[in-house]
Amino acid sequence: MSDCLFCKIVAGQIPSTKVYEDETVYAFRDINPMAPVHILVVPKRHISSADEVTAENSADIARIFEVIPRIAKEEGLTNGYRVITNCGADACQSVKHLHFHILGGKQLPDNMG
Ligand code: DGP
Repeated sequence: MSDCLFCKIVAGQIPSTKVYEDETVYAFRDINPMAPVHILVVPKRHISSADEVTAENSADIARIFEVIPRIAKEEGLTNGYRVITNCGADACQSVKHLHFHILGGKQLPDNMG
């Protein structure tokens, strides 16, 4: 999508600090880190949110969940980490391109709000 921020990051039109890339997945550091490690993992093709995952595109999401533990290992998150996706207005999703936050490197709060 031409007006999507994360599509532009995937395309290299907006700079990002890349952590991982393959044919279908791109991962980069969050611009506003909420933990010592805060990485966003996205499908390269535009999917608006978790609400738009279908049988047609779910292989890209499965691939993301293969990649996440590899990133966590490379980032040294041996004591655990959190994976979050915000979906829609009530969850305060601010970028309408499906993304999974990897948060770690400290003890995270157990209150999810
Ligand atoms: P969410 O609230 O779940 O939609 O999270 C969106 C995240 O995207 C938020 O943690 C900040 C991050 N973000 C927004 N704009 C940029 C950007 O231009 N570059 C990077 N690296 N991250 C961004």
